[in-house]
Order: sequence, then structure tokens, then C-alpha cells
Amino acid sequence: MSSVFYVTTPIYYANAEPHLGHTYTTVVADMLVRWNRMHGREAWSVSGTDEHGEKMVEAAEKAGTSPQAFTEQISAVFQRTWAELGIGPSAFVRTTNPKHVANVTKLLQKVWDEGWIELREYEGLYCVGCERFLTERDMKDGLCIDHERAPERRRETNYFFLMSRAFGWLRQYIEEHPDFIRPERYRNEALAMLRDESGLGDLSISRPKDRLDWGVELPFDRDHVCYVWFDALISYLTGAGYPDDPAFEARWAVAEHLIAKDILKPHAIFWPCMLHALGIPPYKHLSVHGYWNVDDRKISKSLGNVIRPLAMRDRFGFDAFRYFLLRDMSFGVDSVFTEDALVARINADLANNLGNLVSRTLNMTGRFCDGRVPEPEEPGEAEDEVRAAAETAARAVDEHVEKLEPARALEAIMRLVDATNRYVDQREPWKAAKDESRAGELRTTLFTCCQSLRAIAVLLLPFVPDSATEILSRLGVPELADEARLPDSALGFELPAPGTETRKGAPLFPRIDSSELSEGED
Ligand code: ME8
Repeated sequence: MSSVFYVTTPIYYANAEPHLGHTYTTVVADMLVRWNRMHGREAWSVSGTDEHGEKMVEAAEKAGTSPQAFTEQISAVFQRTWAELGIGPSAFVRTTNPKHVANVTKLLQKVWDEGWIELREYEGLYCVGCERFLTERDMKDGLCIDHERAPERRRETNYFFLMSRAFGWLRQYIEEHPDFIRPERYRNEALAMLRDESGLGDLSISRPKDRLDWGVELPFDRDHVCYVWFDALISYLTGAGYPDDPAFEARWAVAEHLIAKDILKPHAIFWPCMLHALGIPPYKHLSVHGYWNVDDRKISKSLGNVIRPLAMRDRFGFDAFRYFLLRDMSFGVDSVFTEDALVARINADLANNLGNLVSRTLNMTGRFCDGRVPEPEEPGEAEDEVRAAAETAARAVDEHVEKLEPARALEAIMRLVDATNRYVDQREPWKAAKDESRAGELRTTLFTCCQSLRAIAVLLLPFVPDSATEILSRLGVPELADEARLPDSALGFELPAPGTETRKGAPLFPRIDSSELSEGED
């Protein structure tokens, strides 16, 4: 496996502030970066803001300002939000950034020089929300399905990227690389789009300046600007250091794009065809998740039903929120967001299950062993079982993260928490503590709990980094938060060593009383 990892989130439109959907993709990217770093890989991540196009002009007009001032402000909100939440990418690409504009200009010229572009008259139905011409499949009752607004009929002379020339190549590439687009349902969707070429055709990649001048000028015709998608997709190259960063090639060879299903077509069809025309190898994976729906509708800035990540952090703590996102969405399938589901998940998994194990382990180590990890006796069958459960969990986490199944990885960690809680229930250390003759057994039990809790915290580091770091610190091994390597640091019952000082601390995940929450809301 490569020693480099490169992941991207979409380059979000800078027309409104970040919401739950953006946060989900950005959290998954952050989790993958942390998990890969724990495997010793050099991990690089890219996010950014998509700032050109009609959508921005419309939004800026509404806000009574210029597109430049408007996108500047929203882009800053995205950057600040990710930084405050601790999920900031390694590189943040703004499509108005001069280095990116230079890349787009250079690559447009290259595609033009190599004969992949043609001037044509075009008439069709255009949705400004999608920033593209729609096909029948994209509409219901005359409205764009995603934006619930009527597209406009437009007739224009546009430059076309002769994308259809690459369809044969792309179909074969997808067929020969089963995990190029995953999960499989989206691979099948991409293949279906390619089979039904009437819905695809070539791609209009220009807008006449007299209609729209907020974009990258075409180097071969100054009266047109570049279509926003052609511009935005190139951010993934800019963010990886194209063209002059020596790390670019190694990163690009393993590029992993994360998106939701709304932008499958540009990523599964336009982008590989563009790369093919540019003579750049395709990305490695396109991983597609479903929608978070609120009130049974996709959350969207234009529909107005938004959940803000900073507000969620202030109310529930960001780790708890991020745990919910990763645990409750089965990657690839839609999920419904409700506050009740969030509270139920936090209470069941974090407050009751994990929180209980943390507090009982550290409280009893404090009370019965002077706050130090005790010296164990020879492990018995029960201890071997806990150890085996930790090994199973470590293997499962790796397997599931590699297949992009974060929910199942967390489920596996929670099974280890369950097994350890059951072990404590069976050993009843509070009874052993009252019986001098069971002193050895008591030490073995609490030693085993500390070891298992350390394994759990190490496995949780990519998912709930602050809480996992806090558990490691309370166990007296804070250095593991930076040094832990997977799967090793989750196995080998050697740390924390006997004698290590532990600390009880306040409840990590206080139980949320949902009745109080709703009263507070009224
Ligand atoms: O499409 N559920 O930007 P965008 C899950 N600029 N994820 C969601 C979501 C939801 N309800 N809503 C948004 C664009 N997302 C283009 C991308 S890339 C070169 C250009 C997330 O601001 C999800 O990742 O509309 C989705 O694909 C993305 O935000 C769309 O962001």
C-alpha cells in the first residue's frame, strides 16, 4: 500500500454558510486523514470554495454586494468553521486564487490545442442551482429535482468539450476497475449514464461574457469565461500541488474524492474525461455518500432547512456530533437527521456505554489502587477474551475504514466497549475489593480494564479525536495521542504499564436529557 494518502472534499459553493451536509463530508475526510496518519502514511487533504459562476453572481446581487466581496466573506466563514472544529484541510483551494486560475487557463489551452474543444450553437434548459443544462432525468413536473425551481430555456453559442469521445475509454476503465466508483450502486449509475449517451453528449464549457463575466477567461477567446464545473474540478489538481510541487504525482496517484450523490455526474463522467483529454491519469477512487435529510428533504441552502455545525458543537460538543454523523449514516445511503436520534445515539453509545466504562475503570483504579495502574497476575480465560475482542475490533476497524464504512468501524469499537463492560460486570471488582483474598484478581481486572480502554481510545482517535485524547491522558499515556500506530497500539496489552498514574476527571459525555432540550427550545 502507498505511503501517501490524498483525500478531497467537494469545493463547496461560496454562496451560503456551511451546514450539516458539508460538515459530514469534511468530517469523513478528516477521519480518513487521521486514520491514514496512524498507519504511518503522509496524509494530505484538500477542501475549498467554488467561487465563480452565475450562482455566486445571483447570491452577491441578493446580498447587495460584488461577487468578489461576497465570495471572499463566505470563503472565510468556511475556513474559520473548519479550523474552529479542528477539521481544517491541509490545503484550502479558492477557485478565485491566482494559482488556481493559472492552472485552469493552462489546462484549457492544452485541451484546446489538442483538439478537444469545438464552438457550437446550443439550446437547452439551464438550472442556475446546478449550474448546468438539465436533461429529462434531472427534472420532475418541469422543475429541477434538486433545486425545485424551473430551469430557463437558453440558446447560446458555446465552446464544447468533446467529452463523448472519451466515453468508450471511460466505460472500459470503470468496468476494469471495480472500486473506481464506490459504493457499487453509484458505479452502476455511472455505467447507466454512459449507456444512455442521449442524456450526456458533449459538455458546454463556456459562457459568453455579455451574460456572465465572473469566471476564468478562455485563453483562446477572451469574450467567454469558463464553465464553473470545468474550473472547479481542476481544484483537485491545484490542491495537490499541480504543476510544480514535487509531491504532486505521489498524491495524485492515490487521489480519493469524497462527494454526495448530487454531484455524481460531474465527478464520475466529466472529470475522468477531462483528465483523459489532459493526459493525466484518473483519480484512484470516487466515494459517494447519500444525503442527510431534514424533514424528509435534502438539506440545502436554497431550501433553507439548515443545521449549522458550530451551533451543534456549542450544544452537544463537536466529538459527540461527529460521532453521530459517522455512526448514523451508512456511507452511500441517505440518512434522516433528527435531534432525537442524535440525543439517543449520544446517550446510548457515548454517555452510557463508553462513558460508563471510562468512569468505572478510572474511579475504581483511583479508589482501590491509589490511582495507579495495578500489577496484574497471570491472565485467565476472561482476560484472554477481552484481549481477543480488542484484536477483533482493531482488525474490523481497519477493514471497514478501508472499505469506507465508518459506521461499521464504530460499531466494531462499541462491541469492544460492550465486551469490556460485560467483563467488569462478571468480575465484580467492587466485591473483590472487599475481600483480601481476591486482591490479585482485583488488580488483574483493573489492569485489563485500563488496557482495553487504552485500545478503545486508540481506535477511536480518528473518529472522536478530542475525547480519545482525553481518555489516553487520563490513563497516563497522553503521548499515544500523537504516537499511536494502528493496529499495534490498539493491541499488545503493555500500556499503560503497571504503576502509571491515572486520573478520574469529570464525566466525558454527560447524559443529555431530551425533555430538557425540547423545553429549552420552546
Ligand atoms: O456541489 N447531505 O458545492 P455544494 C450530504 N461546488 N451531503 C451534503 C448535503 C446533504 N444534504 N448537502 C451538501 C458543489 N452536501 C460544487 C462542488 S467540486 C469540484 C464542486 C455536501 O456547496 C456533499 O459533499 O453544493 C455534496 O456533494 C456537497 O456538499 C455539495 O456542495
